[in-house]
Amino acid sequence: MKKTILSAGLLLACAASGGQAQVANINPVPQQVQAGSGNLFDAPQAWSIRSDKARAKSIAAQALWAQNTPETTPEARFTVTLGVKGDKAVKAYAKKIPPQAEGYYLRVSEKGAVIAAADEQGLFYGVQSLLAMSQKGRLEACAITDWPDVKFRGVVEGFYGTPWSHSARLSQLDFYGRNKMNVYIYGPKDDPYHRDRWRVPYPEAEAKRIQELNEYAKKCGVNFYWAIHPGVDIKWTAEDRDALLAKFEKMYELGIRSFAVFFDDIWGEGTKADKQAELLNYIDNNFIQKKHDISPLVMCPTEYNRAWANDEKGYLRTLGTKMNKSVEIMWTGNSVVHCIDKESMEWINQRINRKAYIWWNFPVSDFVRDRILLGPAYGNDLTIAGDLSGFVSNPMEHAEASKIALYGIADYTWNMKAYDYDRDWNKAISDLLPDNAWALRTFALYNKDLGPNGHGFRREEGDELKQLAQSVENGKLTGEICGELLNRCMELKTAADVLLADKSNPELIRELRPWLLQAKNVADYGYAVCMMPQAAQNGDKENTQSFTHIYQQARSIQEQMYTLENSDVRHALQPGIKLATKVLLPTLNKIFAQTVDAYNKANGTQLSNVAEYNPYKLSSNVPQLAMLPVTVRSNNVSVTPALEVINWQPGGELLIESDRLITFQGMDFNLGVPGAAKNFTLELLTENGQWTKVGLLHYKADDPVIHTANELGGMKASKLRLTNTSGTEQKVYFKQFKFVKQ
Ligand code: LOG
Repeated sequence: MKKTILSAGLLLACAASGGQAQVANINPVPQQVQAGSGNLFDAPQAWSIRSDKARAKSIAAQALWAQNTPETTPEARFTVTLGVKGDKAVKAYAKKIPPQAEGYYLRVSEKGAVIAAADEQGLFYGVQSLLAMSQKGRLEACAITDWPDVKFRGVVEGFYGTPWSHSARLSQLDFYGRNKMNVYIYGPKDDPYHRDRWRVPYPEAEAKRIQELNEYAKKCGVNFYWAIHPGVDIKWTAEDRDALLAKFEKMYELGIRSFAVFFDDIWGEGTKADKQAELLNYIDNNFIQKKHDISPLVMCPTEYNRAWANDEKGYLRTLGTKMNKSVEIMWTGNSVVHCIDKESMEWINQRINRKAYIWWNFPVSDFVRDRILLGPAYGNDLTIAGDLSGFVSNPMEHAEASKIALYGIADYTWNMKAYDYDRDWNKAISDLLPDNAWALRTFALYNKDLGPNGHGFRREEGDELKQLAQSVENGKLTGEICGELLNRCMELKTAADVLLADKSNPELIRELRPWLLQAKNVADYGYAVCMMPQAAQNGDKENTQSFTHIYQQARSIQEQMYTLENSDVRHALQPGIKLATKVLLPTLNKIFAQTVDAYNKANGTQLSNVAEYNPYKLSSNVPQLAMLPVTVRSNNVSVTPALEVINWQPGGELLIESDRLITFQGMDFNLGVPGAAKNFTLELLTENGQWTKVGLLHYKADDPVIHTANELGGMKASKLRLTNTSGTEQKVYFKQFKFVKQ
């Protein structure tokens, strides 16, 4: 048998070009593969396990037992030999075991498989690779030597919005195990027992669920971290310190053995570096070190990215020098949402005196809830494995859909140099929805970019249409271009319809549903728009495809898109439903406008060429507010909440304009600060063209909600503006902002 050593990248290239090497099914891409060229054979129906007694209960053995096919029976001829360094069962392979923690050696032949690992975690990963290979009923003779580049790899459930459900979390843990991620940090902003009520222990039912998650995580080889977020109202007193420790003790009793403390998105007392360090050291010295069975602490600092770091005040350096070296410090990069590069790793590591633990804010979508992010995980430097201690991703509240990006993060953190995000993305999609992968891929092509957003983080989308879009842009629309766009739209519609009826992953389809329905609108709109140029040339003949009819259809679909965007199809707190906005939709809008203009010119008509229907417009000279979408639910018009601390400069204003006069019925908003009303002025531009002031008040001194005075009811106005008239910068949260019209 001719043996070839292939770099993992090359091997997968072979697989992609028609070969079907089973090794290519493994995620993450293994470090070293030695394969018998093309030596594929049918996977056995059953296999038996051989191992030292000590390994019989390992999570690796359990993972094998849990499989239906192949079934594990003592009689089966195909043997799977399991062992870790020093075990008798794998004595002959001792030299093959990689020295790295979590590393393994896997050899497969027609007789059986051997997995010899550095430790039990590595053994589990070897089993995962074997299972991934045998997925499609075939195996491949090969030898793999594999280990992770990054020590801590995984996910921080750290977003705002609806926390994941229990079943979603179980499914995630299983997914992390299969893809060799070893960390899950529990820290959903909107779990009250994590943040707002951090001192209060969990009620029994919830405590039980956390316990169950922790137990399940162990089976999946995942370390379950429970995070607390005390900074909003912590006092640096012995009482609060003990309250925090008491909460940790409670979690310890539930079985939790890994802890994190978060100080992100706060201001005031809680942000003091020396106090934070003192608290963390206290927990470390009196809890973590005392118990002997707890992982090193992880903390998220207040200045967790470079844009927010005030180097002169030395917050980060204080943590770096004062906080115990064993405490991990999280970092999101150059800004809140940013890809990680070498230079910025050096910058932060120098300051914190240790290797930063990356909190990557992708595919999190809590600041762009009108999107679902199905694109690949790309953009992080491929040479920074040695510069970081951990890398976790903050995902979307849509757990199942997040798996596309998470699959890539698993791959990237395991074997950075070999990471090919596009190849990974295709594998991820096939893994998530094997039966309809083509449909999911087609749909995902239009759900990659985030659109304009306060963090300025964008993703590539629609590159495959760029040339064509450029021609339209240059006014060179041809029948060919229309034909091509029409095809794309029909493909998108087909994909959306097929996915809507998919029964193989109901949770995924539930999450995608608003965007699937909107995709059909986009496709229908594309169809109408692509018919318009030809119809305009034909003139208005007495048939159903006359220009004015198709024009009406296009306008109708524009409105339908808007109606759907503001309908109950949305998930909670979702301001709208947007997709294809980077290239496809703007191109269609351009064709629409160009064609209408040409038609008007030739026929002396005055049809409107405005493609986007939106009656409200928000603008602001407070940069953090400038891009918040305005959303409508029946008579309620609201501005989407912002998540981080808003620094509202004196004179800074928020302006909302309506395209018509509206009659106000009521209004309230919440800036998260009791007594904030006195610092702001609200004015309405009324019928008579005057800016009229409306009184603001709190009903209760300790209630941050701001109400308008009675005079608002019945006022007719087309614009409103809220201005910081206090003369100084105001730090606020932009939690809620709503008015009701008649
Ligand atoms: C929060 C996070 C949120 C993310 C994206 C960190 C450390 N904290 O601006 O909870 O999901 O940004 O909106 C954050 O990233 N604040």
